[in-house]
Amino acid sequence: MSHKAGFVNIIGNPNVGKSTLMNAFVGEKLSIITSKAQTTRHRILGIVNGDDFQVLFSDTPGIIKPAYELQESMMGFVKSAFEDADVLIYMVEIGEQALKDEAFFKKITSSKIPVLLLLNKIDTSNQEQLETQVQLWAEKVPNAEIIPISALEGFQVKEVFDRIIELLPKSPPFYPKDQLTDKPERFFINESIREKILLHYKKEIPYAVEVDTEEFLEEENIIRIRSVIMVERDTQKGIIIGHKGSALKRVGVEARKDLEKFFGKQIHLELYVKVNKNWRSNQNQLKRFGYNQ
Ligand SMILES: Nc1nc2c(ncn2[C@@H]2O[C@H](COP(=O)(O)OP(=O)(O)OP(=O)(O)O)[C@@H](O)[C@H]2O)c(=O)[nH]1
Ligand SMILES: [Mg+2]
Repeated sequence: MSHKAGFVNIIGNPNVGKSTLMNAFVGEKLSIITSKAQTTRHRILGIVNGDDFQVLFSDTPGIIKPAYELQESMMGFVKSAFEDADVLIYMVEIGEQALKDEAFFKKITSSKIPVLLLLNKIDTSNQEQLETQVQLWAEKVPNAEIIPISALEGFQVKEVFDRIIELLPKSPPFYPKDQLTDKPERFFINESIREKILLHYKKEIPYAVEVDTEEFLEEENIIRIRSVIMVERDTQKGIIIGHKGSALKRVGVEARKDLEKFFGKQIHLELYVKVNKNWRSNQNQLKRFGYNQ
């Protein structure tokens, strides 16, 4: 048997480019990307298939000190990514000094499995800075192989992929060879809408939002979707809707365009806003939105 397969889990601080890298590997926009920290809230599987390999990438939330239940659950996803990895990708960005969490950092430096430390965003640095950073990380994480990359520009992404294939164990595939992810269609709808909210609203608003797709009806030429945007307070509801509904409309138009690309079909998207008091701290609500594990 010469087939290789395994889990390659991407972890690191918020906003370093983990989702950008996974999307680059998979060639699809599975994970939403924004310039705000805590864009990713789930562990998202991205599968890359070849004749004799199957790489199961996991994108994970950026590591933070949890302040409420939702964030606890997000860090639970990160923990799980340490447990089943065959190869660990620890992503840092140029200029970064250390992982914010000591315990996670120890797990990386004492890891028994191969660690690829990807120094990302090198398109924003010069040679001197790059060399200093490589040296710094070589001292901090001596068990890692350090590879400078630019996930955004695709620089060295293929080299990293080839190295991953070398490191993967011999194994039959875990999923059917035509499968791209473990998440259902509704998940990607929710995420597209949440991405627009991260892009267009300020401060606390995006962090108080959860999206739930209540209806997904696929007809021959069109997909009809109805999703609810949940916020924690009445004031937030007003802000999401905006003057005469203009802000909500913009979210709908932009998310619909992305979804039409994603599904390759015409989309009818209906959005409404609902207050769900303190859902971020409510175990039952979190379970309902897929944050339990
Ligand atoms: N210049 C530059 N920017 C990048 C690169 N990779 C990612 N970015 C940008 O960095 C920001 C964060 O990217 P994400 O992929 O969302 O980062 P993340 O680590 O998944 O963030 P969280 O999910 O919040 O933890 C976005 O604005 C990206 O466009 C890179 O190689 N170079
Ligand atoms: Mg992300």
